[in-house]
Amino acid sequence: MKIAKVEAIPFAIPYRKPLKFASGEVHTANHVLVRVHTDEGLSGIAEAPPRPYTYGETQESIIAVIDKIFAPQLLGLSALEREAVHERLDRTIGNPTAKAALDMALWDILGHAAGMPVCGLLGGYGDRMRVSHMVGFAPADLMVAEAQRIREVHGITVFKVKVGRQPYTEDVAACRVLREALGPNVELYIDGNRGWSASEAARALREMADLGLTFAEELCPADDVLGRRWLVAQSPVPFIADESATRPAEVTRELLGGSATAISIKTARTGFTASQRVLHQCEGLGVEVVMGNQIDGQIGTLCSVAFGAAHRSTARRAGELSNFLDMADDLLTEPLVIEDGTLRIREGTGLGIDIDPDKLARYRQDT
Ligand code: MUC
Ligand code: MG
Repeated sequence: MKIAKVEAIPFAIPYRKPLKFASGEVHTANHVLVRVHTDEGLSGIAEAPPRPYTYGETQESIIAVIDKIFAPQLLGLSALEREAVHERLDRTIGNPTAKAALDMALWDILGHAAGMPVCGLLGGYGDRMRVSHMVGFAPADLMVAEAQRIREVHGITVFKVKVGRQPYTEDVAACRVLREALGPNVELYIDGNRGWSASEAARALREMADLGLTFAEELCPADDVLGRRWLVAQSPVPFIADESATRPAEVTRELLGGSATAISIKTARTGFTASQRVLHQCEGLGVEVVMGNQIDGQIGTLCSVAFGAAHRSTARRAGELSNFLDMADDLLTEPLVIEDGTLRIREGTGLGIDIDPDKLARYRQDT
């Protein structure tokens, strides 16, 4: 089952509603479809969503690193030799999203070869996850209207509120209005994408002490080393590291250094292999995890839910699986549906990804 061909296909799908947050905004999903083919006719699929403002990767850089550096090193290896694959990929520092997509496409092949769903191969804990929805920057009344619509249409009752603007007049005020409008039974947590300073974050957390937040994520830069430790030590809720903990070594540093007390796992950047390493690290240390979202399309979301549903500690709480709802279209033959606040994995072998050829033809940018 040798790797015979690797494709990195750029595609672009507009957002109906752009997502805005402290470190950037997304208007079009300029993603890369990654397909790995074996000499026996099996193929695996995944999606790489570049986040230039977070990791420095772009659609062009992902295609270049796959075509010029990664694919030539993987051709001829067996799709089963995942340790050897990672040994080769890890010679190159960085490029997490390109590596993750290759890893997940190989797991997809593994699932097809074994006649098993990837979720079953990973751990098989369940077949679904509760969904958490991200509410991006907007005037407070529009943030409320969005959360109410999402709750009404999709049954979602867990919301991650983007903060990182003016802390007290905009962010704290928006969180307060959301809590008042949505009531006590909705779960709220916040993500600052590094937008506040440690002292602003400490004051904002104090001002929101009565709002019953469950988590705070990446409120200030992790490079503000002592300031962040000072903040995390006084945070009344677990403090999630997201973009500051993008691989196992960074997770170790953030947790042992006291700069984080929970971890966001994003399959878009750690695939399945390194996500399992991060997960097991967190389980060993007794640290909570959240399945995060790198603003994935439906293919990436299927990857996240396969991983999240597969393990007890990721399935325990709602995963961030709804960003695709803001996209105008996608590539799957059967679109994903979130019902009663829940998303299920796809039946069938591998990841159950079935690409609509007409949609791919319409949105791909290399033809
Ligand atoms: C998040 O959790 O921060 C925004 C940037 C990114 O890389 O992911 C999103 C969501
Ligand atoms: Mg985040």
